[in-house]
Amino acid sequence: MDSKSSPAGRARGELVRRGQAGYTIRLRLPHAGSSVSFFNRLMAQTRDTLREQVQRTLRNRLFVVVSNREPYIHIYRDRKIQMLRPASGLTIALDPVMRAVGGLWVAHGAGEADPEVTDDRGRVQVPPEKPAYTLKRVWLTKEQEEGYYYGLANGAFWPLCHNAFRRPVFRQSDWERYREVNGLFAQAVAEEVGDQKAFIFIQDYHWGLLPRMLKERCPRAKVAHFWHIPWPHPEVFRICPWRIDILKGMLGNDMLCFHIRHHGLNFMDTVERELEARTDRETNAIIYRGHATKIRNFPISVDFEAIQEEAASREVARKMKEFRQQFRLPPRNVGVGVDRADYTKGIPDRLRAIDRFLELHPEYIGDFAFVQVAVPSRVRVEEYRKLNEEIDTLIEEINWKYRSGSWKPIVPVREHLGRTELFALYRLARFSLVTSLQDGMNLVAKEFVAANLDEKGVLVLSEFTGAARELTQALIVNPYSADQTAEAIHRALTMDDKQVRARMHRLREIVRERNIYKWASDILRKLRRLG
Ligand code: ADQ
Repeated sequence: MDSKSSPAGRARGELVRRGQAGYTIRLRLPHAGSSVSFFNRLMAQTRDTLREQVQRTLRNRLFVVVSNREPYIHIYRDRKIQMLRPASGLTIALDPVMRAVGGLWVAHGAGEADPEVTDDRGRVQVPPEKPAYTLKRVWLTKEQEEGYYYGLANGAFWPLCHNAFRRPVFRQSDWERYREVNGLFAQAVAEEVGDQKAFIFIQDYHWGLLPRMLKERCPRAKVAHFWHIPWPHPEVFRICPWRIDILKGMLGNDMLCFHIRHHGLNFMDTVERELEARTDRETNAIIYRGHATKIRNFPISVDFEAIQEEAASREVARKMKEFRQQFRLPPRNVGVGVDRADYTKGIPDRLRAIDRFLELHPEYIGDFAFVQVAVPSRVRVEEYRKLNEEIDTLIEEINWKYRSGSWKPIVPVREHLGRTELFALYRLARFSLVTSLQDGMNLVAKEFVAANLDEKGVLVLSEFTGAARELTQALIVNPYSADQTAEAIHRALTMDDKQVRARMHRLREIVRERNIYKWASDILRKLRRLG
């Protein structure tokens, strides 16, 4: 393997004397700074090291994950049962961890064929091709789903925590459904855990009341909760009519986790303002009625090695060729955006930035394409329906403004894509635009980096994503400014290849090292310390 075919290049070992400690090996690699990065690679967490660690950490404890969304969903297609994997950052990130860990995942059974494949307690072994853990489905009525999920979680908490200038809707009936569903899940988990020793790992903002309920029902369980979205400033959170109940519920946790420190600090400030609790800034803990909740940050990530491997496959190469023809892509100036169609992702802002870029740089007209993949989500919420209309209208307007012959600048893809398609697009693109107005982390940014084997891509990244704290070699922009993003697009297209490669190389080292297994392993290590 030469330095071109191997991302690391060829390594040369060198013995270095280290005082009393004896000798250590320092590896010298062709790329600047890569002796450190090669070491990082050797030390990187993998599924196997995580599995070993899990066995040590969990010993005879049951590991339980709770989330709204299930990692596998069964539906009917052509009268046959088919299994799908939903497009959700959270389930995509946690599934490889659960495959390594085993245990139990409790989630809402949302697929019409879900009941067909489960036992009488709602359980099924997954993934079907190689069962590794148990998925327990909880059944909800339409009213419960409407109130708890669409109403309170996505109509109230999502806009409240993202602070993206959408007014949260607080309906009493939604709150009642939320309480009811949190209770149902507490019961479902308790049914399996009882008074066994267990680690229960709750996911997200659908479960503000669940931690306390679980602590009461499962006395020997340690409870941790990952809040995957931002936590806002206390002044913002203050408008929530049920803020006290939510905070008390969340302080049932032994550990409460965010992606970045800033969100944890906001949470501590909120508790200080709203409750008579003691916050300890030294140890980052909150003591409420004698119980301590540790506040920690763990930036979530992706399965770097798996993405890299799949992105290098023949199927992906074939798909790249196919897309080039199908979308009539130019040889070089191709951009990509991949999102759930959500107003926090800044899709209209991004489209306006492309408009501005073409206004400022008309020389690219006819020799540029931006593929925007925006899969509709939460369409039962009014705001999301409006957003889909806005996206379609903007694309139509911009394409109309610049079209010449059969050429148009924006290629819309409004459907869920498989991994082969996604990775083909990531690899085709000279640049990727991640322009969230606010985002807990944003996994698309990290996927783009992991799939970028050739190190020929530039990541343009919003400063309001959690990812921007780690991926500092991206071109960081304020997505509210169309001019700033337009300028970054221009820079991405004109940057010399050496610099593109150096930046992407560094980004790849970061995501490789801070991968999803490291995320899980760091959390497990902290859980273990809870006793
Ligand atoms: P999301 O906002 O859902 O989750 P995000 O981090 O943006 O998550 O990831 C979205 C995932 O869905 C990515 O894996 C992406 O590849 C996939 N996806 C998007 N569109 C797709 C399409 N059209 N077809 C196929 N797959 C698609 C929340 C928070 C984030 C946080 C995650 C994880 O809002 O800030 O990063 O949880 O904690």
